[in-house]
Amino acid sequence: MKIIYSEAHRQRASKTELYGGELVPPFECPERVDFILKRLSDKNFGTILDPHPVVSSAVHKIHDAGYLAFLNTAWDEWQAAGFKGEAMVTVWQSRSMPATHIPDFIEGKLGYYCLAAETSISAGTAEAAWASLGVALAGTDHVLKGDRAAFALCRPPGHHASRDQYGGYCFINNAAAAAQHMRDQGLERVAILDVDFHHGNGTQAIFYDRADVLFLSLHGDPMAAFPHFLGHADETGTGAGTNYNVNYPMPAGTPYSEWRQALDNALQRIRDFAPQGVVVSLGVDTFERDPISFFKLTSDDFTDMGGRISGLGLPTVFVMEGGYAVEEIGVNTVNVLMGFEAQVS
Ligand code: SS9
Ligand code: ZN
Repeated sequence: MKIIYSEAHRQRASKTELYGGELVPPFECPERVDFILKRLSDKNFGTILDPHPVVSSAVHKIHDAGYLAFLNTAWDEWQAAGFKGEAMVTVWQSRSMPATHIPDFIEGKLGYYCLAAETSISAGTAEAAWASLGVALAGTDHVLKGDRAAFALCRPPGHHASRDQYGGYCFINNAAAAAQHMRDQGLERVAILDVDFHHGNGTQAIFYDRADVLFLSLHGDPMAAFPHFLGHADETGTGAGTNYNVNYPMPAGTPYSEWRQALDNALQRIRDFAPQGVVVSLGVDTFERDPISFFKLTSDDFTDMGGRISGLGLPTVFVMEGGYAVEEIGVNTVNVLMGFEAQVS
């Protein structure tokens, strides 16, 4: 399968993540991609291609114009304000202080457009996020042109980014843009299967009232895991989108034997929906040794996962999301892709 990759991800090289009350080197680091590239090369898997430019208005349909403008200028505005460190949120609109205006000053803007404080904005962040979107759209384009599958090696990830908020290491929702692009190019129904350890809150929120994009997410129970406020089983969609959102929250320690049952259920829901295309938000932070997650999948389990997804027999774009056991991220990610290809009939 084709692997779409851009060196531009390296511009996302933030130095600080707020974690446990300390500023630590971010878990979401450029080296993640190096280990995936290394494994692809070791296994001689796929053909690595630069993203070709894709004409698409998808990102403007799934994100707010003011939000995208904010992303583009946030770092400059932060620096212009004289702040010395990376741009970090310190205050939010909230239940007791809902926003009635979008502030002019960058500190307030961050509070308006951010949903989680671990993620700093640094020089090059917006550029890398736009390039990551380009990778997702190019991968999608290959599938629209007839490839059975493609792997969009996106970085930074996207599934936590909502219509107008960044956080959880995500800025532009690559998977949501891929799905919207499929819709715009004539696919009537698209399913997004999010297998990242974390709930895909951004993707869910973007499509929550729509029946043309089925969103399914398998993840750590938000009662215990990030993003903490979305991803419960009773979130099933609203309005026209009622019954087109499916969440599978699971407890700490969940092994593949349990996780797989949720996957099989999700795959059946996808079959019943009969989409013309599938977007997989591919995070491998379900791995047993992931430093910030609590499921127990082994490297071999990822191969089986890929095979099951392939069993749908549908055009599929894999969009890279999380995975923070950096040394093993290559093996785990490529195992999904190899498992998928081994099953293709
Ligand atoms: C863990 C905090 C995790 C953000 C995680 C974002 C994952 C993106 N205690 N915070 S896939
Ligand atoms: Zn994740």
